Amino acid sequence: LGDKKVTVVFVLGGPGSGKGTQCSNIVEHFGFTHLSAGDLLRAEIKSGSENGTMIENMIKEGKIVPSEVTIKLLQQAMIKNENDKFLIDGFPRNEENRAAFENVTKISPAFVLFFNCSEEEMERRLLGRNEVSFFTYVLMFGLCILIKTTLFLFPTIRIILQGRVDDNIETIRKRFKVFVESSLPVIEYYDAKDKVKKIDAAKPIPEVFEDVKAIFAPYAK
Ligand code: UP5
Ligand code: MG
Repeated sequence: LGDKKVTVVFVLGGPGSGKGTQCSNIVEHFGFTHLSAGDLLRAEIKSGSENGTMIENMIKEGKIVPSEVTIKLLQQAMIKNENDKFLIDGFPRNEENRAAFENVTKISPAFVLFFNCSEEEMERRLLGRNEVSFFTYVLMFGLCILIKTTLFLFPTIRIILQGRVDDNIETIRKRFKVFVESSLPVIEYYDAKDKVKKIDAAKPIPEVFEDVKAIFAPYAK
C-alpha cells in the first residue's frame, strides 16, 4: 500500500451472522468502504481468472482459499480505492490468513467487530436466503411465459438470480465447522489484545445496527 495510511476494521462472525447486511449500514452512516473477501473471491470466479476454478471448488466445500489469493484481492481493492477507511468482511478466517495479512500489508486492525449468533439462527437465515432466490426464480419464469419472451432469455436471468452455491445444508454444515475450528481462534487472538467488540447478532437487523452505531460513533463523518 506504500505510504497510504489506512484504518481497517475486521468484521467477523459465522456464516449468516449478518456481516454483509451490517457492513452496508456502516458504509451508509460512517463513510467506510466495504470489502467482502467472499464477494471479491466470487467476482474473481466470474472474471474467468486462472484461479477461478480452484476458488469455486473451495467455496463449494466451505474451505478457506489460500491466503495469497485473498490478500492480493484485498490489497488491490484498497490501492484502487481513494478512501482510507475499510471494513474487511469475512477475513481473516484462520491464523495463517491473519499472520500473512499483517506481514504482507503491515496493517493491523483498529478493532474487530464480532457478530455473535447461534448456529440454529444462522442456518435459518442462510436457507432463507436461498428460498428468496428460488421464489424470484419461479416468479421470473412465470413472467417470461406471460410476456411471451421465448425462453431464450431464461438462462441469463437464471445466472443473475442464482443464489449462493454454498447456501445448501451440506455446505452450510461444513462452513460452521471451519468457522469453529479455524476462525474462532482468530477472534480469540484479537480478544487477548482487547481488540474485539462483540455484538449480539441474533437480534433483528435494526437493533443490531443500534449496537453497531454505538461502536462506530468515534468514526462519525
Ligand atoms: N439477516 C442478516 N441479519 C439478520 C438479522 N439480524 N435478523 C434476521 N435476518 C438477518 O445475512 C445472511 C442472511 O441473513 C441474509 O438473508 C440477511 O438478510 C439475513 P448476511 O448479511 O449475508 O450474513 P453474512 O454474515 O455476510 O453471511 P455470509 O453467508 O456472507 O457469510 P460467510 O462468512 O459464510 O460468507 P463469505 O462470503 O464471507 O465467504 C464464503 C466462502 O468464501 C467461505 O466459506 C470460504 O470458502 C471463502 N472465503 C475464503 O476462502 N477466504 C476468505 O477470506 C473469505 C471467504
Ligand atoms: Mg457476507
